[in-house]
Amino acid sequence: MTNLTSNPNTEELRAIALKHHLPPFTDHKQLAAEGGPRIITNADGCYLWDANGRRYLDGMAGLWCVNVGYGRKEIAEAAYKQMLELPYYNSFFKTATPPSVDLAKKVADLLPGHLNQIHFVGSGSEANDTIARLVRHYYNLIGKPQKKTFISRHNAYHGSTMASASFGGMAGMHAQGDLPLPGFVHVAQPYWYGEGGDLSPEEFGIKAAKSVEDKILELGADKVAAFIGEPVQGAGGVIIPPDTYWPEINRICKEHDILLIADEVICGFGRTGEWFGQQTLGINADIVPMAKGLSSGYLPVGAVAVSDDISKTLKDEGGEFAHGMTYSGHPVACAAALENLNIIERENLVGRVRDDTAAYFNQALASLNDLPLVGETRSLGLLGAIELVKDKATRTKFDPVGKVGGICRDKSFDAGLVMRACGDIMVLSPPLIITREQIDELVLLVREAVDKTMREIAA
Ligand code: PXG
Repeated sequence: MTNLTSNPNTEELRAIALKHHLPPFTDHKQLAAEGGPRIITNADGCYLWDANGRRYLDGMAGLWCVNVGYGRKEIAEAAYKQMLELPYYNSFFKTATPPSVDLAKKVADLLPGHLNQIHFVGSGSEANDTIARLVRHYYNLIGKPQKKTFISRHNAYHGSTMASASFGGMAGMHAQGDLPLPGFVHVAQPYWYGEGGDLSPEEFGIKAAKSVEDKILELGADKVAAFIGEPVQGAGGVIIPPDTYWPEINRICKEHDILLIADEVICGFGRTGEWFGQQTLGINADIVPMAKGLSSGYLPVGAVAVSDDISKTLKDEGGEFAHGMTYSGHPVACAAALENLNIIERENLVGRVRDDTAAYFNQALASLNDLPLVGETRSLGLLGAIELVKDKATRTKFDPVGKVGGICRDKSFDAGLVMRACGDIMVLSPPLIITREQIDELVLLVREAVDKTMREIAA
């Protein structure tokens, strides 16, 4: 662990944090043993600085979200201007604000043609919670009240609230809070490296998709509302499905009359080299939750897009949809998001990922394959993964899972790189502005971290 003891003010902050701050996804006992959190104080472009002035290359764009990089004055100015003009007003009861209307149009214009109606929320979790209610409401309206069960995948991440964690397939999360809620079931993930066995990736893609169809047949299609999937699973370890997977899912959903929800919270807004992961992977989505890259994390905002078919039913037959949060369509968050999307367009960040940095990043990661610990590297757009394994030849993982990944994450912080560990899969999701030179720097730091991890586990 990097030692943060040199700045007395930092030490005070860390002590106060331990005393008063209950942070998310943290082992509190372990945090206390390490003296408190690492305090991050400022950032610019692809770099972060901690309270002691140490610089880190942010290989995770915050939490997969700061697509345009840090330090964008235009976004701060857009938010400031909006705060002076109208810091808050809601979208309830037949009102709206200019930024929320403008952002709805902008997002609809970016999405495929049949997705034109946008409902705003504050986060990806809220987006998925909203979808659970909206879809069940929809099926009641069209006279199919039995069609209520959601199918998702093991090791999926769709958020932390009761419904979104139920959509998710994280066993550790289900164990806390008695989840999943009734009506949420899970099937195989399309994770060839970890679960494909002797099948080719193509064969395994079909097999994983078939597990959705098997579940539909088991439950009865008249009981199944929707299938939800991240185009590429992010928090599950950047699981890039085989090419055969999504076309088969499209077919299955269509054939059995099941709605398809493509969770674009990570994959949206340029991450995969198109505006949306569904475009990169050819997914025919009916409903699309979004967040993160929508505002590059500058302010909290999420959204749900629904197809014209669904929105027509909701509007024509639905009466009042009794759902919404105080901050749904918050004008300042929407103004920041609009400016963020302007930057992505102005700087052609989507094209830059697609035509240049995606391939460069892929090759740079592949250069790590000579390391004995590296079983596989994979990437799509600027989403990357490095599998740390016990035995490359047999794709055998370490036991217990997560220990080696945890060491590697700490070593990468020590080296000056933020890289996340999903179990023993090291994942990367840098800002879309990252340059080739910075990708070279990133991969050198990854090599250093993996090297040091190897030496520590050998010792
Ligand atoms: N869907 C997906 C695909 C996500 O990745 C959410 C929904 C929920 O979004 P909110 O805004 O409610 O967090 C996410 C969030 C991690 C990590 O460590 C990943 C997420 C959030 C926090 C941590 O990988 N993804």
